Amino acid sequence: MSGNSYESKDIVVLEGLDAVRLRPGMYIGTTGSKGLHHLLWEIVDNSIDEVSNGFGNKISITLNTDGSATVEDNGRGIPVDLHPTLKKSGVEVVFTQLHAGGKFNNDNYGYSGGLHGVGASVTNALSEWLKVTVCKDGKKYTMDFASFADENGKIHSGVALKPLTLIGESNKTGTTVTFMPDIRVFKELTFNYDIIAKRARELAFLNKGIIIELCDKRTKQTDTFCFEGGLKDFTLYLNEGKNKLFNSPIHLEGESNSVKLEASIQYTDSYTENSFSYVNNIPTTEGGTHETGFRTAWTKVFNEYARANSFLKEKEQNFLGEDFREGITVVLAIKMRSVQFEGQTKTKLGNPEARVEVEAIITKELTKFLKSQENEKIAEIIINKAKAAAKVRESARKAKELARAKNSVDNYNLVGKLSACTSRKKEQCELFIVEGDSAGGSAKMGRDRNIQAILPLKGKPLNAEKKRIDQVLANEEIRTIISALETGLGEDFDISNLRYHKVIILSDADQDGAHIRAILLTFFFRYMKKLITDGHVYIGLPPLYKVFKRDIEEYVYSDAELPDAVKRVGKGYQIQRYKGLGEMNPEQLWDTTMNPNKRTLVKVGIDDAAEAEKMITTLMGDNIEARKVYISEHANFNKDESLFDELKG
Ligand code: TTJ
Repeated sequence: MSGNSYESKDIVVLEGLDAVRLRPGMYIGTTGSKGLHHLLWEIVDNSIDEVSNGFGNKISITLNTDGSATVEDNGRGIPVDLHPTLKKSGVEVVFTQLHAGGKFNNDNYGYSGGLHGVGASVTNALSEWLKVTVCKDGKKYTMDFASFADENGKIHSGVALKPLTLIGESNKTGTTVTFMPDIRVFKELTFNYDIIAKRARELAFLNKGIIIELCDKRTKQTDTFCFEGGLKDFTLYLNEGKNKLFNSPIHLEGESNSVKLEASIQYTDSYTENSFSYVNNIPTTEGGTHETGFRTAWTKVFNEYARANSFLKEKEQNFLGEDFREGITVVLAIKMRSVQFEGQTKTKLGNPEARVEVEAIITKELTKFLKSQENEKIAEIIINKAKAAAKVRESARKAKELARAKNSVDNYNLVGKLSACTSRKKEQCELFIVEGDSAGGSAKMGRDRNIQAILPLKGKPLNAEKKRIDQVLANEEIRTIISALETGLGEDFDISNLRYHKVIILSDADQDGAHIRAILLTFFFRYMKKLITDGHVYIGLPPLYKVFKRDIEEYVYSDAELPDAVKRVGKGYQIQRYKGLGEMNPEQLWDTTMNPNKRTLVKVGIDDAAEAEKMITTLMGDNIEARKVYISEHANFNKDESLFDELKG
């Protein structure tokens, strides 16, 4: 090729780990809380690989008082012998070679992890120091790494302080790693127990029988997760508090060319699908080819069964896939090599072979399951559930048609409530859904009418969890929202039509406000999930107090901030407590809650979709006992961090 091709002198070679420190975002996404926890997961992944392949059975994670974290397993221990070409110990290679990922080659494990993740060396590169201890073959070894600045201020990352050292004898085997996240890299340095516990529980579900111990030395909190039932226990956990249509989840597993699969399925009397899928232990929140393969097989096999056993008469149409998905809870976990992730958040499996192979495995294993006499009852329950769903689908279609016919009249009424904004640039437009007419009035007057639209909600919109789609559609408050967003819903939902790229829920800081918020989130979660997964939904935070005297005033957004504010305002202060948004005049509402330059918004995410789903079901469903338990265990559920990522602006 000609003149403008690269020459080797043009290629800048970065010294291994220093490249990681230069662009941490490329390796761990962020240097906030997410990235911090990523460091831990990179290490834990290695232990999970070892233990899930049958070497050892226990992993412990310890959060130390000095801010470091320790991960220990009782596997075989990282190799200590010299790597033939690199002339370094296995331990040194694992922690200093980018992408070595703790595995030298994939022959060691059937389906080696490290298919995700970027390897333990990234954790080392972004740590102030890291210490490894390996017990193996009767001996105990240790090695230390550190990141330090030279006389020119250049930071050298993850440097081995000396070679792997034999320090004694041991009759155990295993690996222990302790690392201190580097303050020069991270904006957030505090490990969050709840985040770690949730992921640890998930990993324990996904890898049956392994023991994961958690110990927080800072707070003395501990947990041990171990599930002998694996995915079956996961399914039962997800369905806690729901009415199950049969007791024991269906368990399917199989293996083909490139896919190893396990699935657990149970039905409840709810009306929505509750599916969670994983590839190599990584949640695939956006789904992908493996889910598609599962659904195709599930629908096809059940339709064939329904025909063969006269549940469907000759002239009756096949059930649709969605009919078999009402009330289904599925956990699908596959393992495969060379994973390709796609989608907005890179959580969607793209590999085409996964679709074909998952479909084949499910077809074979489900057919086998249905052949067995003892499963006849379960098959009948599922088909009857699909029958009911098909009936509702038909009536919903009619209801929708009716709604469409009335559309011209209705839209006039609905649009009447909405104070639209002038800008047509959807990306900059914001829709405030405001609790109550009086707050709605203030918001209308205080807003930036160029980019902010206001939709006041009069009553409480209905509880979306309890209703079927045709009832949800019939509710006036909900229809107002649907028509304001311009996306349609359910199968018709099209995110590209979204009229406002920020949808901001503004409700009072009391129980009623929390309930309205929960109802709206439930509705979005069930019928416009992409609105949440694409990050369009926010919660506005109004102030709780105003602290003031003659010419000074300060707004306070939480009880914790109140004493400081009082101190700042000083002698002679007064406190006004805001019981509702309605008590603020337009200018105050703008200043404290709506002004994009000053306000605080909480972005609603479903990072942990399983947990969010469970919380919503429990809070909104009809099992009152479970709800009581959940609320007492999570007394501050309004601030549940799994649902909300804080975000300014
Ligand atoms: C690799 O193949 C030979 C036997 O040992 C295998 C191995 O590396 N096992 C292993 C690694 N067990 N545990 C680890 C490990 C544990 C922690 C906490 C951190 C890292 C990077 C690896």
